[in-house]
Amino acid sequence: MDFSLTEEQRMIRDLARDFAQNEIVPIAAEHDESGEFPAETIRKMGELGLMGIEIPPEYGGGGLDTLCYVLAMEEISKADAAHGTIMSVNNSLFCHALYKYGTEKQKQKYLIPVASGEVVGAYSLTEPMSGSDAGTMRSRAVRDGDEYVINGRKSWVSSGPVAKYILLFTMTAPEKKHHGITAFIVETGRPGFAHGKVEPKLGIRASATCECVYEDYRLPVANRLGEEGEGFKIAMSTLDEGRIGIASQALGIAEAAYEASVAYAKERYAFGQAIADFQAIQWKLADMATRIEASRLLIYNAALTKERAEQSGARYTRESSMAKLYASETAMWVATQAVQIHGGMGYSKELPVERYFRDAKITEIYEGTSEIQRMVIARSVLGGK
Ligand code: COS
Repeated sequence: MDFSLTEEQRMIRDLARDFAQNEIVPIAAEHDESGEFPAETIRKMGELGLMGIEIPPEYGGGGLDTLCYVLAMEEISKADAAHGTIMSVNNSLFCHALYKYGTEKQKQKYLIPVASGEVVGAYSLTEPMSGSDAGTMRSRAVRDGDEYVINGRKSWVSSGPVAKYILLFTMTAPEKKHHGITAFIVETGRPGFAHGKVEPKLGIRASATCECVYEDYRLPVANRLGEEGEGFKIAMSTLDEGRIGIASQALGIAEAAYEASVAYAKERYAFGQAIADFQAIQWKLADMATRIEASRLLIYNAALTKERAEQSGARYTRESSMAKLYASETAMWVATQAVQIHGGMGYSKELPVERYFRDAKITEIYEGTSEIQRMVIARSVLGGK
């Protein structure tokens, strides 16, 4: 498989890298500490075309390929994983779904402002009692003439506190289970919509996450995405794309932790020599580098498989899950080694290594836990569903 980068791919990687190193790195620790949403840098990322990378220009996006998206996600997340989360949700979970399943009118009204970065988009599947088992949601939408009336509570909505539009999944026919779920484009800030508690998080603290509460929230039928009952498939196929984004975020975190470790190992002396001269440290660095490279290859493979699959209408669920599983576990493992190599300084807030460690953990949990990815891969291996 040929992974040599095109001129366009190198350009977007370099643009994202320059922006991330010059504008995000200097503010990352402060936003992690305060938990404040980085509105200014996200606005600039919109101007640079990083909030709708794969969406065609006529719908406000950059019109670039999936590898461009992966490369940019990696660079942004290497500087700060919280920015990576906001970028990934906007690109993969909102824009991708709207582009794939939206009507022309929906694209004009909702995709253009989100893909161009003018406003932020979110995705809302999870509920307090429905996480991995996504088909068991309790929220409801009931048809009433030309409208639906929505009631229920959604949790862990990434970018929920700031999103203007949310892609919401809710039950229209509970007796049909998966086949009773329907997708809607919600306009926040209208009667019946309220933000619930802000989730107090271990990592990616600058990416705002909250509950969203619907009480007799009325939505026109025109805001339904796809047909009634198609919601679960829309949600799952959108996560196939999303998981490539999260894998790229994990890769960025792992690289940041690894590079910090190489530099520290060369400058830190113990027992009369740089700690990089000890085999114990060398083996850690060798394993870190190898796992990072393996993650990159799985992610690039998933990106290229997705490009081909989307042309033929095939699925790329297995490749996407493999990339997400391996890259997220690599990020957690590499960040753990990085803390160990840094010793006390790895545990200190004076260096970003402890932040990489905290940020890495979420990549093993959201958009499908490692256990869910293994379940998806095993089903594919065994030739089941
Ligand atoms: N693309 C398209 N369709 C898909 C799909 C995908 N990636 N995955 C499943 N489907 C379809 C199936 O083909 C099946 O369709 P039919 O009923 O018409 O045959 C239907 O959806 C139900 O699928 P399945 O039987 O596999 O559902 P399960 O409940 O057994 O399991 C898992 C689905 C566990 C894989 C799914 O619920 C999941 O990914 N959970 C994690 C959710 C998640 O990531 N949450 C985080 C949200 S973002 S923070």
